[in-house]
Amino acid sequence: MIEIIQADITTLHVDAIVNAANTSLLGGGGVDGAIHRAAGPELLEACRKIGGCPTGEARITPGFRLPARFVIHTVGPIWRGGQHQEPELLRACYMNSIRLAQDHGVRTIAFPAVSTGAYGYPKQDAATIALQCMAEYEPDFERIIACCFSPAEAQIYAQLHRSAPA
Ligand code: AR6
Repeated sequence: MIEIIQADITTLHVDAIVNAANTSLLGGGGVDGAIHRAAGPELLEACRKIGGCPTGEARITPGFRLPARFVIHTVGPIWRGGQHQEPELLRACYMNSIRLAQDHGVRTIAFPAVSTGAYGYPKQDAATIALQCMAEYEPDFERIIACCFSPAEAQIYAQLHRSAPA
């Protein structure tokens, strides 16, 4: 079952949390900033060694001081009107994160709403893609969590999930 919760993703006791990073992987604001603050400076060190990540791809590091064992860093597309492969790239973020999780034996995973903050992706459209990807791989995980930051976001996810149950 896909779980839709409202929480700070840095507090979750899961095998992996996903980070909405940028191509430098060197931190930023939003969920990225929160994850780096909670994980500690070792995370920045680990990210620096990776040397960046193209949009749509994903990279994995330990979670360091986080309760989560791993952080999967993915880089969502910046919304530029929808005609610049934004949906394909956002889907690739979820798929590549899931593949990486599977390769590392992750059984419980939580996703933030990638691209829907600073990167401006319309929340409803992004949630539709997120839920589709999560539904496809649901049987492969013990827990697959959509971690919403605001009640409004949780409501969007819950409504979409009700109208198109996995
Ligand atoms: N837990 C869960 N969700 C959160 C948290 C949190 N602690 N904090 C924010 N969100 P954003 P993006 C939600 O802007 O749009 C960064 O600077 C937030 O409400 O974090 O992919 C990176 O370095 C929103 O729904 O990521 C990049 O430069 C969602 O997380 C850029 O922002 C994503 O918002 C990436 O932008």
